[in-house]
Amino acid sequence: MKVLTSSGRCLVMGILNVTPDSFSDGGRWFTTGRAVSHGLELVRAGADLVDVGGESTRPEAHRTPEVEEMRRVLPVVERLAHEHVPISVDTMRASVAEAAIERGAALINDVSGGLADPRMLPVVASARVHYVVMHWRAHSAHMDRMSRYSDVVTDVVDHLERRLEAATRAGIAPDRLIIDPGLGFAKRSHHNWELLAAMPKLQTLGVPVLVGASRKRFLDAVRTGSPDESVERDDATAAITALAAAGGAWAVRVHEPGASACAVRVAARLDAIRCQRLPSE
Ligand code: PMM
Repeated sequence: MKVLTSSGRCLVMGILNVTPDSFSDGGRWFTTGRAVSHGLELVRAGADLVDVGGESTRPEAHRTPEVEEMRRVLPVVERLAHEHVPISVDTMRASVAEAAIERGAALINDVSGGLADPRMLPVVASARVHYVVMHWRAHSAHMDRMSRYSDVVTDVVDHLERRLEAATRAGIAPDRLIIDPGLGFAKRSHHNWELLAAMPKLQTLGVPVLVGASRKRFLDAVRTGSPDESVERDDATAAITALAAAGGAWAVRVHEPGASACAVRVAARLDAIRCQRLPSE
């Protein structure tokens, strides 16, 4: 899909959690009708693509049965695809990925990077869609107990390198792969900040980088004292978008696309000016 590769700036991926229990928006878009309206709202607010998920990955969450995940996700994908919305699907299951691709999904966002379901990599390879490989250690019910690293940046980069090798061995074209450091997944607060500071190291892997900081708990480290914690997390998210875009991120995954859509355009404008100036300097 063209939007995934040719915008010339960092993309904004709007989050659409069709779940009763995601940590910041669980239950809000839980019927197909509400989810579709919110998906269209995300696009109007500036999302370049919409990431539809039917299984919560908040810490301690238990797995959603496959049939229920399908029931939540597929009608929403079908209806948004009908409206020509570029769609990504946040799933660890090959069966859900396969059915969503049939209904028009252009990208599979697998937080497990192919580790949760052995069929995922071959399914994505034969469908020839884009694929997000995220750093992941365990399902949500166990991940908080798995947050020890000798050096978080080196460990995450090495892990992602091995997952990229597995994906290409399975037949996924390298130019369809995207990596994500998995902020908030088996990470303590400081690990997330270290990973955000390590964009250049992540980029050494030679594939686009997706950043998913939106509304995550570690953002509370930069609270300013405003009484509205959720607004503060959205403001912090937009600040991270600006910095990630300026650092060359391929996309940011956010709940509230408006401010991030402005931030990526600011970063692109400054980058264009710098590029024009370079030869005469
Ligand atoms: N975070 C969540 C869910 N899916 N996918 C990617 N690629 N990166 C992330 O950081 C990520 C994700 C959890 O956040 P949510 O419950 O607000 O969707």
